[in-house]
Amino acid sequence: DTLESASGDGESLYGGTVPLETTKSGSSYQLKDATRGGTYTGDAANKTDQCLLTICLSRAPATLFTDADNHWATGEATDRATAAVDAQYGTDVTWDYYEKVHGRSGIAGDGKGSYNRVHYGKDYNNAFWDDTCFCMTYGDGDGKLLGPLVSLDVAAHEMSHGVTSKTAALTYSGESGGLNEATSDIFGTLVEFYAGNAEDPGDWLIGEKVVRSGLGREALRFMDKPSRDGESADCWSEGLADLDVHYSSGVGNHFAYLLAEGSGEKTVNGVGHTSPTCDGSAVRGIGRAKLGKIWYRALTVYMTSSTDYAGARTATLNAAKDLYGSGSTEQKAVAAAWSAVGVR
Ligand code: ASN
Ligand code: ZN
Ligand code: CA
Repeated sequence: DTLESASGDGESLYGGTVPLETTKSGSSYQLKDATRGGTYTGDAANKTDQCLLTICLSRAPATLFTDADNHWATGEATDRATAAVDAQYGTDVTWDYYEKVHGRSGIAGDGKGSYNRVHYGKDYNNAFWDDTCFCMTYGDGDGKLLGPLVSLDVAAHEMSHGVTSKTAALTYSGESGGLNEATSDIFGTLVEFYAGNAEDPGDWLIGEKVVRSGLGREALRFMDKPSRDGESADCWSEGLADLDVHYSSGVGNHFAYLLAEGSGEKTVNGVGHTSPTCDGSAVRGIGRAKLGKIWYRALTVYMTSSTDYAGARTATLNAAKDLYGSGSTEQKAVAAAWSAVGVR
């Protein structure tokens, strides 16, 4: 069969009707985007990977989704293609964000796409990036705590783990692990704002579309005040490195929020935020675009596998100096935001 790129659309679970660039193969269409490095989405068929660390005896499949008329899914969770539409759309928008905003073509910067696996396991309450398959994987959730983990911010979070792996390669434990997680939450959020999807507008919450009533809170994580999740750290302290990386990320997430939006009360896209500083200082925000520029340059030029929070302060100060000049308002704001979360 000859393969050619085709423009279709899909009914997603969280983002309404979304555009999809697909591949026409004979008389049907594949959920594979040649304009974004061949990024595709497959069905994991409710199976799981059977692995010990990086050695896998078996892997869940990634059976490519196909459609007869290039108008994908019903938007109902019961249609297996619906979560696939969300995942493909999420990684499309993330691809575009890295390309248009940072000049990066794909996860490795080589123009090559990756793939998504949806319907991983049964009642699986997680999503993850895996360096060994170089792919993103999403559970359906148990329906009580979480629903399908295919929202924009989660897809962008997972794909950004791939970018981190190919750049700073922050070790996934201790403070560097917290920075690795914060990097994924920061870009997950900046992608959500970038997408401008009316049904899933940008906010500083992670997983707000995914949570269900049994979880008892409105999101998985909260960047304005990370301790709103009951576990994450708002402020740096001795011993931070002993926390799970999804909680020590709080310090980086709090920094990012303060740098972009500033301290105090603020409503963004109709969502109210309160961000107290750790030292009582007032921080003036420089906006989300500059946060993205500074963090991306710090990640790709200055951070290394062993960077800790003190090192992240230095890396972002260097990035701000490169981008905006020594002693610039932006560089001073970076210093003020780190000091405000206890990284001096
Ligand atoms: N959802 C988690 C994450 O991407 C999976 C994990 O614990 N690595 O961080
Ligand atoms: Zn993560
Ligand atoms: Ca969000």
